[in-house]
Amino acid sequence: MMADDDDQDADGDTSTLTKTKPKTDKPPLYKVMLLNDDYTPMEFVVHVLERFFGLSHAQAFEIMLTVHKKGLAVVGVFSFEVAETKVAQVMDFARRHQHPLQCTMEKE
Ligand code: TYC
Repeated sequence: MMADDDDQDADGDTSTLTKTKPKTDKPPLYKVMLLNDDYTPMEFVVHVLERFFGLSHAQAFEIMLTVHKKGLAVVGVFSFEVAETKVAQVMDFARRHQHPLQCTMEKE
């Protein structure tokens, strides 16, 4: 007699059935990162971090320095929609001020 709890169909084939994902799974989170470059002024980056990420001047300065020294830093972790909005706001603000600052997002 065939075991009943083994995800097998009538042919005994285990490869064709798909497990459904429980709807209670937490939505994924996304890291928003700032990348270093040689041209964007430090004060501009600090301003961006205060304005779009709600950081204090001291926190913003610290993260800006981390990006400057290490090449990049995570500036926050958000839902997909919020992360996408932050990236778009930063990229648009940098472009309007003609700075090459890059902001990206990545699934956590
Ligand atoms: N490296 C830049 C400079 O020396 C400063 C900078 C910091 C630029 C962080 C981008 O994401 C950045 N002016």
